[in-house]
Amino acid sequence: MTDLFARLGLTVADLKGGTLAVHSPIDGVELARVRETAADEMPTVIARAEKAFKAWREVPAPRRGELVRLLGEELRAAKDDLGALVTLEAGKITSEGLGEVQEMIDICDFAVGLSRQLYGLTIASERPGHRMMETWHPAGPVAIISAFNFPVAVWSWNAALALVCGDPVIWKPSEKAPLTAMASMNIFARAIARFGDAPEGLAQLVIGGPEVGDALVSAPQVPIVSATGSTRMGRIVGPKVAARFGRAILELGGNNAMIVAPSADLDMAVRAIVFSAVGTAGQRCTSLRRLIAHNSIREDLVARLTKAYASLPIGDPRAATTLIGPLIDHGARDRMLAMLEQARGEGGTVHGGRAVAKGAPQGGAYVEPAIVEMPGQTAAVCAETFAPILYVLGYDTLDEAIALQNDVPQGLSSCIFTLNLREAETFLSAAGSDCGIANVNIGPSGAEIGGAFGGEKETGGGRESGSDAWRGYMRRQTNTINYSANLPLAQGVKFDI
Ligand code: UN1
Repeated sequence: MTDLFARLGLTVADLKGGTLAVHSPIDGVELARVRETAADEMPTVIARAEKAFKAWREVPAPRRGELVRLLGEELRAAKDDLGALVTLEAGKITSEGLGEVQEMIDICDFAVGLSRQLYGLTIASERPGHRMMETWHPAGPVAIISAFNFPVAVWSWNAALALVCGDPVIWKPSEKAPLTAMASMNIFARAIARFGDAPEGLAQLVIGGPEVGDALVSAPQVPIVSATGSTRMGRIVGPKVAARFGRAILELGGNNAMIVAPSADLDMAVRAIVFSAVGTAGQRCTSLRRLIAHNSIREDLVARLTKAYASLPIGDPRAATTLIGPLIDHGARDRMLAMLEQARGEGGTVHGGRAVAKGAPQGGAYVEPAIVEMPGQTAAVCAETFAPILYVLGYDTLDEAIALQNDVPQGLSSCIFTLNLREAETFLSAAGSDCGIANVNIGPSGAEIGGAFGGEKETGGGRESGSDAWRGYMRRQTNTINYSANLPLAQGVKFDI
């Protein structure tokens, strides 16, 4: 462990110098006590970002891309170590820890290409001898507030885009995962050293609780706040950013469903369900939480799932065979068990869902994933519980299934398993899924970085990562250029003096 920390540039002073205790979810052991940023340091941090912005916005975008290319190279070199630290600090199984770092590498590659694009439109002008166009300019410092469950990838989605767009970043990671953030900053520092002339303060890290977050959320000098976490957090952040006319990119709760139609390839569906419901121990924003199965296949599907669930290896996420690691902490386990009680009270039949006492490391919060057959979409089903609980509902008509899928407050990810083209296209149509992500014959989780990521309703409406999400990190300027010798006014207005 000490070697791992050292390879990631974490010094004894980093690990022992502070007040914030960091525990591994694997066994509850204290990994470090890290220094927290004091609220009164925040003005200096923000001023540094403003100064960095003034320099960075004038660096040509392809040159900014070069820094992100180097970051991608450094991440490739550090992939195994950073992945292992994700496992240690967030409890993800090894393959998912590595996958998270791969997601960082992928977004760097994407952003490098983007750095030679960032293009606007030219628009036909109604006036002779005039040209209209739009230019995308850097917007200013971007605050990134991230959650424990993707402790490094979400930073990179935002940072890689922001940096090529000309914006410095200030990152407040989850208090449960500061070490992976510190290690990522060390990896970034290696890229900066190779790059040569980046302004100081281009990427900063602040560690702490709501006070530190609030300083970023309330600062008019930080025009963009990208926040990932609970809907409860978003309800605080969104209005505060709006009150100062800043731009919030919110990625909040999900309550993702899969509709399984009678024609579905059930073998494929079962694999997709198990990965998306129990992967990351049900702690992805995109985790599958609701299974809406056609009544003609529902019993068969539940039988297959309970059988598959019975043999899932739960335990130390570092072991090669483990598929389900720990929940982030004991509080998460308590919330899961309480929600299962509530679901029972609402008429649910629970399979699994017990705390794991034997075979897993002591001190961690290990649980059996649960399948809960529900009589309807009750309060428990409508809530996002960050744990491996899969509610099963039945349906008879596709309209009914789509109505159930949409009838929750959240709108992140969704999918249908069907071999019927009409059903698939109806699900993707304007009258189909109301989510930001809608898939066919793929589970709701594990999205690639190339698409825009985010969702509607209580998920917050933000879009990050691929497609044209970069526009969220820039300001659009409309330019009209008159190359004629006259001054005609738009709309034919006459104003002769
Ligand atoms: C999250 O859970 O916050 O689609 C992000 C996925 C990942 C990202 C999840 N690419 O599951």
